Amino acid sequence: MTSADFTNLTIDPQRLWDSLMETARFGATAKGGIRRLTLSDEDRQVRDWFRRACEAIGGTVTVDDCGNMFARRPGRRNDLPPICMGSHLDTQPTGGKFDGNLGVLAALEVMRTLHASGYETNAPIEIVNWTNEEGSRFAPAMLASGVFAGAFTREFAYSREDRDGRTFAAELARIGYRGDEPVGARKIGAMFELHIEQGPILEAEGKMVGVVTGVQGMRWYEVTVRGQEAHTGATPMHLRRNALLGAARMIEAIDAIALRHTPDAVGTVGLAEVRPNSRNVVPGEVFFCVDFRHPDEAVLETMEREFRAALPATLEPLGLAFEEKRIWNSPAVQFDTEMIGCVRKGAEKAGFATRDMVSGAGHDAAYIARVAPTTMIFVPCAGGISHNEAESTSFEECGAGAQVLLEAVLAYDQRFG
Ligand code: HGY
Ligand code: MN
Ligand code: MN
Repeated sequence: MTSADFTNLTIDPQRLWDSLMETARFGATAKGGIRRLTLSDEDRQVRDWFRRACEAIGGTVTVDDCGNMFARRPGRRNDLPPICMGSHLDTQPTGGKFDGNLGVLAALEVMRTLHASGYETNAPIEIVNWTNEEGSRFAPAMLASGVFAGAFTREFAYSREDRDGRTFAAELARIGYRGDEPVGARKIGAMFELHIEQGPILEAEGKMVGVVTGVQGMRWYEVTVRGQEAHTGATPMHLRRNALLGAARMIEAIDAIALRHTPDAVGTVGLAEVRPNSRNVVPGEVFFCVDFRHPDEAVLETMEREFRAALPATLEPLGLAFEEKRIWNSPAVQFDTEMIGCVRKGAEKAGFATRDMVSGAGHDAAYIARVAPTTMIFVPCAGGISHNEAESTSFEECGAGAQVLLEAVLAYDQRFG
């Protein structure tokens, strides 16, 4: 089949849904979500499944030395860099079935559709599974796509430790996915990423497709507050140096900073560790992580300044010491105009209402946009809930996303015809 015939190619939504449900078994939780931390045994299981599924339709699977997986389908002109469709298969500890998974499995559905129809694209097509997008086990997020795009060194990624002290490098080798290809060596011609919105806008406006124009800026910080462990019964209040009290006041201050810069600012403390975490010991040390986001870098700078001023002002009067380090700074990103046009055209051809939007969540596309034309496609998720085992995107919405992904890729491929 040639490009003139591509008007009637349609994905198989049932086959997509079956793959989503089949792979949800790897790390399935009792509440219907997925716990598939990056480089865990569950991650290895889904990677093995993904490799077999791609090879079953003639795909050639390559793994780079950060575990990124590339499944390639040749085109008419294999001298061209591939048009990629990428996302991630790792999840949050209490993740849902669709975050990341939809993007990779819809890309597989597109490739299955091309394979079944014998359609030959001009450029080669590749599906990409990026390692450690979530940044939950190994911080920061989007780590391996960041290495691919030159935002981090491979050594930095290898050195990252989870909260049990295991390194990225050791776990990557342990699950057998430390590939031979040097990360970043292969060329990407363009990348489309289909993803659930993870917010409430599309559902609230009754729109099926988000035409994503960019990703907001994101910054993560690690803070350690130090006081003194003491007996909760025998230590008078005025003699205490309670690290948890200090951390609690900082969490309040972080929330106030974000509220000062709404509606677009968000600020969260999602991870905190209290030591020794015993009922009758005044906490001597607290470790916590801060997540600030905003579409405008200048506002993020202001939020960071206010945060760093609040630390001594809040903690020193309580007799507490602290350390603070920014461990991630992912600046706001604009996506490629031509590819955004292909998504718009694809949605129109597929008959879905759209709305333009900037992504609140981070995605691998934010880094890949540094090295290749990139854009994203959103579909709704119920109540905008994500990073939650109750995350839910319907059969129709998944099918719509995959159809628009197919149309957008084929529309972009026309430029090489
Ligand atoms: O943090 C994020 O926005 C993404 O889910 N990793
Ligand atoms: Mn994701
Ligand atoms: Mn996520």
